[in-house]
Amino acid sequence: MTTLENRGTDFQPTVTTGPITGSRKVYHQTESGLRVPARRVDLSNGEHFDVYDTSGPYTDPEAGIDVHKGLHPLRAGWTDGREHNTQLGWAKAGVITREMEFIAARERVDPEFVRAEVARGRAVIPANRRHPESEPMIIGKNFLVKVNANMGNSAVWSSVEEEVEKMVWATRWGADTIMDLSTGKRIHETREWIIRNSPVPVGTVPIYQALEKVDGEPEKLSWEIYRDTVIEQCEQGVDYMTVHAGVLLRYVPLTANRTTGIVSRGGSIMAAWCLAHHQESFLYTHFSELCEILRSYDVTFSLGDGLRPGSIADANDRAQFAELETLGELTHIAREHDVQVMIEGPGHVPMHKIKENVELEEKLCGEAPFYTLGPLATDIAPAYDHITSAIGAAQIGWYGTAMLCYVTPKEHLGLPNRDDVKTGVITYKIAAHSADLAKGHPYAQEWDDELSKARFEFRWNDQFNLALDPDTARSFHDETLPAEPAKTAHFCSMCGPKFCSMRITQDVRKYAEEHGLTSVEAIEAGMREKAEEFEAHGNQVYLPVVDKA
Ligand code: IRN
Ligand code: FE2
Repeated sequence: MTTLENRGTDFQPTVTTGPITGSRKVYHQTESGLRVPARRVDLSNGEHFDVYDTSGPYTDPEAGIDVHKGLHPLRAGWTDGREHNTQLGWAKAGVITREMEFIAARERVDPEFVRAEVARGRAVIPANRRHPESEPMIIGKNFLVKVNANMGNSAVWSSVEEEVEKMVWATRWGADTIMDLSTGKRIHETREWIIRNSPVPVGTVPIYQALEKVDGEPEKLSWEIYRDTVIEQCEQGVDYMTVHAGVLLRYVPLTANRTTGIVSRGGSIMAAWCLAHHQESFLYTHFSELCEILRSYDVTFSLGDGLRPGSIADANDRAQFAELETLGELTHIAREHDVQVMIEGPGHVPMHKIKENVELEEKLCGEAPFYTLGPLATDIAPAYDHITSAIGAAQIGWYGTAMLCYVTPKEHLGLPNRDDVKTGVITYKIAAHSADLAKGHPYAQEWDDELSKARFEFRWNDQFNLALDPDTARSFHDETLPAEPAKTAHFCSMCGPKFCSMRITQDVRKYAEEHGLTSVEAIEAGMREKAEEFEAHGNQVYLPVVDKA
């Protein structure tokens, strides 16, 4: 299938391996013997807690990672006899695939539920048959909210080695999928290294590579060049592809009076092509042919939002929603071909305009999973756009968006480095998990409860180890109280020993127990004592000012 030559032999990536601090890799065995990974935190009280794990074999010390060989092809053989159908096709036929069984165990739901959600197009399983190294995962509003991390080189910067490590690093911290958005040199080799080593589905935007093939001049693009690029990427194992097929010729003028015009790279390429040829987009006119190509590999469409708003001023405008209508039309065509579809969404949207996006997407696109970039809830904080966008992302996730495309602190400013990737992923895990909680996901709160208990009982190490980012939590604590006894102390340096509210609460409970009272009675009794003291001192709130003159 793939040889090292395909990847280029002169690259020497080194990647981060080993367990996350305070956790270890475990596998849950399904009925038919599939091994589903989890991150297990062993707690100091003898209990343990398992967390959804995206990190793949890299956090398993037994796995024997060799990036030159690529990951073990976990799903090799799973597809035997299934070559000519897709997850959607099987789901419609009533078949529960092994991918669905794996996902059911991972999400702790019934396999039949997974099948039913895929069959009605409300969830997708991006799993190209040619990417057998990936662990099956699902994107849909009735499952855990997922996070995608973008990476990839540009003409200006970044190397293959760095991109491979960013992929491993992003999945270590919780990225459910990654997208290789490379536009610079050696796009094919970069992607090959990433896919062969990626434990999560990999997405791309094929128009970027097609544009490289015509020296960066959009008008020179053609359906044939694009089609060949798509086939090349399908062959390599790309699991889902962004296709900006909703940017129609007649929609381009709708962006003329916008504050920020067209901000989507793919969208602007297609708009330029349409204008140069004064023809309808070849992505739109050849859409059925494209469906047939994607179907034969079971690659999932991510229908691009080429006309998404790039500023608060442009949110929810006619151009954006006109494109969404076309994406709805294309969703139905793809489904007739048994091709899985998700829909990309904005962008920049103020909080009060977010809900409408989800409602309209669900209505127009038959509840196809929504996959949004943030949205940024305000434009005023470059360098903090992971935060401006996580505010929108948490909210849109709550309303039903199935996957959140991360934004890093470098958004609008430059290419993210490894640190930015981690910051982006952790920030988005917070947004996604907050949405899971608000949606009432049956297991989401268990994690919060475990951590809260550890916090309240001053089990500091458990608190760190249960955190999304144990290393940073521990290092912040140790900055002021590095000594080992502080790991069981009933206070931290924020309030000190006297003002710790959690310690005081525990004292109240202890007082209550000793005096045979409920804690409410104990507080009342304590308050009464204090009130009497206060009265005895003449009911004075402020002490008399002492005249120093
Ligand atoms: C996600 C939602 N809306 C856009 N995205 C992501 O933006 C998409 O998945 C891909 O990673 C990137 C495409 O950007 P352009 O080409 O639309 O700018
Ligand atoms: Fe932006």
